[in-house]
Amino acid sequence: VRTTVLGYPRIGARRELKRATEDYWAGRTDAAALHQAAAALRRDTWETLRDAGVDLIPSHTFSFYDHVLDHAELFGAVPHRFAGLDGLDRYFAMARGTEGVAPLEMTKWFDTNYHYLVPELGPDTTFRTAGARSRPVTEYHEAAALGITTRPVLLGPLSFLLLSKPAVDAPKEFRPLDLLDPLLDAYVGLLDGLADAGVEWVQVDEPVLAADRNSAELAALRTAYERLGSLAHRPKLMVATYFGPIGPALPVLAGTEVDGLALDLVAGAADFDRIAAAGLGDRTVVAGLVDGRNVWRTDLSRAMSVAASLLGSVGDLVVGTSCSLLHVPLDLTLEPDLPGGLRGRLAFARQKVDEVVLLGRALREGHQAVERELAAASANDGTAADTVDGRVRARLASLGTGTARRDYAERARLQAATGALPPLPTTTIGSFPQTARIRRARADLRAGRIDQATYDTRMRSEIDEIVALQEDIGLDVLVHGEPERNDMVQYFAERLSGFAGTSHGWVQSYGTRYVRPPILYADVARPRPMTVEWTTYAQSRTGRPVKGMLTGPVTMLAWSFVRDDQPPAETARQVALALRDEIRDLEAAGIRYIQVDEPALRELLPLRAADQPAYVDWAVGAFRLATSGVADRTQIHSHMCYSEFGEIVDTIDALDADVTSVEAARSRMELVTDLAKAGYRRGIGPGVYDIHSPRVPTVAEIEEALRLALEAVPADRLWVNPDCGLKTRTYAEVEPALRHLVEATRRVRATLPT
Ligand code: THG
Ligand code: ZN
Repeated sequence: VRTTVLGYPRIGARRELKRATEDYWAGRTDAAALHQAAAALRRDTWETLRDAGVDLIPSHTFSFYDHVLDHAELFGAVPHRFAGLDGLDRYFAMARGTEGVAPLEMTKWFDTNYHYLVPELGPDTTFRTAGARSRPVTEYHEAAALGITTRPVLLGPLSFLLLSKPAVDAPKEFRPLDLLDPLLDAYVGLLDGLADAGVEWVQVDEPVLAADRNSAELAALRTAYERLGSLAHRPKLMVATYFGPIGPALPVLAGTEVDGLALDLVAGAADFDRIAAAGLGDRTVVAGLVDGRNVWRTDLSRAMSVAASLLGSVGDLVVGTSCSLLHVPLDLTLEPDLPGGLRGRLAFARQKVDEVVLLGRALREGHQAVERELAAASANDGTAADTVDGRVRARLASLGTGTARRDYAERARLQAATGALPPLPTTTIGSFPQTARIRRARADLRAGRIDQATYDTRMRSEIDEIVALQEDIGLDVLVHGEPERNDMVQYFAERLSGFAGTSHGWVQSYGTRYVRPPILYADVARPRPMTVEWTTYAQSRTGRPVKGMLTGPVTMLAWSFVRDDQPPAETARQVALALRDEIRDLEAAGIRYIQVDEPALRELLPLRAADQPAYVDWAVGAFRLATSGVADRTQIHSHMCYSEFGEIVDTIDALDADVTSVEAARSRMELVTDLAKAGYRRGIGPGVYDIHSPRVPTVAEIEEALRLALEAVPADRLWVNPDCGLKTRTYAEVEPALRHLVEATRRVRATLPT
């Protein structure tokens, strides 16, 4: 029994990759310095894994920005608009765009908080690889030069195609999967080059198998691996799947000549029962028993018995992680202050490596040989006692599911009568630019250079300016601008009991943007109001209504590491109860518009359709628990940030918010039509311009967007807002854009029938 991991964090313990990349972008360093930093990170990872005692070490898991983009490059799938560029310049242009050239679209990596860049393919895409000079080969040599034999990791052909999208100029009937044969030609060339280099194993990742796949896709899977499996000159193929059970794809893969399979036996535990029947007696199987998606220690004796029970049905057993460790923080030992009972329950990437190695030894040498280590591991098990808050549990039990508000139409009438807003009310999503001055105040507070009172004074003066600016621009429903918030989840996690924060627990979200997900480890309660002071302060500075801003229960869970000792539905209800109290307090303080954001609602949607209804049920239930405690005339808003709404229109409706703002600018308001067609009858604020781009929209184009929206939505339900929060933009962009938004609204209002 040997050991492996499917991948490792690539950003460095001190975010070295972020620093090196951003220095390069800013022109402070050159390409050689960036390459040097990257090589140091790769070396550090390989040596760490070797020194920890991992038997089979992956390579080609590093990326300057995103590994899907790397594969588009590797196969030469570069859209025409980047033709004039090459090297790192072209690579980063595809990732981030340049003056006048749009980047590749970015989207969610399955149900994680990682984002990948979507390759664009068309009938004229020609694939190739640089063979012996390609990165999987050169990184293999790089590790070999350090005396470390590695297993290069590739994204598999099926996943590459299914994660791609048709180029804008592709014919309507074109599907990326049409390109399977030419893409396989490129894999054949690459495998040939890897075999020449002396590579024994390659890992070919096919995470798309964790989602529902139709028969054409399963046939493509068979075609792909029958062809690659039958090559005379190739390394051994280890097909890796993760994020869920692969069900019907397992016998398909078993029917080809692939030499090994890596299975996620955490999220995909349901595959366990299929393994014996799959006929894997002559194959290598990596049993992914150490969870790569969460921060909890592995129950090693349970994992050992699962692994032991596989010994008879597979040829060669390897124990490993369920997926790449990319999605967890690097090293628990970097954390100076975690709550006492919690530390002993945690394992970050480095600690998960030790778990894998220990499992391997226990299986090889027997339980007794590692008795001491196992005892040490379980002695550290935090007690569950300090995770229970009886008061919260009792309140939830007595609340039951009583979360109905009065009929929407009646509420809407009341709100219109008391609100006195003009038609097409203008507002923003909540955050205003996080300026250098704001970040400096936060850094000063953290470093002890200023005290809390000074910090609060500075934040109030930020709010003064943000409120004054909105009044001057002429917006109708104002916000306080959230200068006091670092991150929309972290801010609340720091104010709720039951969450712990980390100091260095960075996880890549996209490119050089990282997040530090809080750890939700105990029952959640709200010791005191979290936002009331800031919101009421802003309200005290203006006669116009100020909207309160909260993060919803589903997003709080999605962007945290969540306890796994109770169902997420239960945990979500606890967060919802805390928010319910906050919303009531805001209402009692006179705040009449309260927004509860759920940008991650779609992200947690299970990959398989069969699992989705149960999720929607608890997600909707939690949102309604949070928002249903208010009077009819208090208006609940929500916001969601991605563009594939078609599949969750019913869910948006079920949330029962009075007004929902959504991203729509890039899809030219198509979404508004979708929503209207699906029978959505509540207030809607389709984003009228794209805040993800630095471009300032013209009055005419916003006017046009509004007229398009009015074709599908009556004027008394249409709100006017940008398509997301403004925190990543500058005032130089935001101020003119919002002035244009207000002017466009005035022009459209003037044409409305009275
Ligand atoms: N918060 C959290 N998760 C998210 C988002 C968020 N996931 C989806 C989306 N938004 C991802 N977007 C971003 C945007 C910006 C940053 C991170 C994720 C970002 N990070 C800072 C950085 O890397 O320099 C660090 C911020 C900090 O100091 O906490 O700018 O909004 N949880
Ligand atoms: Zn958004």
